[in-house]
Amino acid sequence: MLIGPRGAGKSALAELLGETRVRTGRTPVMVYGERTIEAPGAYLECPWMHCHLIAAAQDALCVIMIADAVGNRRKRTYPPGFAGVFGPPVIGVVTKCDQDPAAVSDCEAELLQAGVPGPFYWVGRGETDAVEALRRVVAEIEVI
Ligand SMILES: Nc1nc2c(ncn2[C@@H]2O[C@H](COP(=O)(O)OP(=O)(O)OP(=O)(O)O)[C@@H](O)[C@H]2O)c(=O)[nH]1
Ligand SMILES: [Mg+2]
Repeated sequence: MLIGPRGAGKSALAELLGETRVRTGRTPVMVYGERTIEAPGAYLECPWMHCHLIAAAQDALCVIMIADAVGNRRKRTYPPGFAGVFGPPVIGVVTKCDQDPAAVSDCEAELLQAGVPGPFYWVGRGETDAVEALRRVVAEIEVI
């Protein structure tokens, strides 16, 4: 399951992780694909919607919490300790590292504060090694 603020790159990352049924454009509802579940950013922004994220995560093998290097300068997304609400293992990803590399450390700080264990995966156009490493980690969880 992929969660993150609006426009953070959830659908783009789902595609990189092998999702075949990617919806382009804004995703206003929970999207159950073949390999991924994409949660709308609005569910994160409204505390009273968090219960839906927690429930949907029960169908997932892992939860990928995305911090957006570009959006992070405007607004933080995750309440402190938020990763602790999920049953499945949580993986931290920073997207759009290509666009604002200087913001990556702030994103990592946010993920750490949210209780996401490292290492974090930096993705962005051209960051193929990180995507490959992330694919491997997800595949390892799948076989457990
Ligand atoms: N440069 C760059 N652009 C990215 C990256 N990830 C996503 N984008 C772009 O950011 C925009 C939003 O990406 P989406 O994957 O649709 O984001 P989303 O989180 O699914 O958006 P919503 O479903 O609307 O919340 C698109 O134009 C993507 O091409 C990235 O790592 N680097
Ligand atoms: Mg989307």
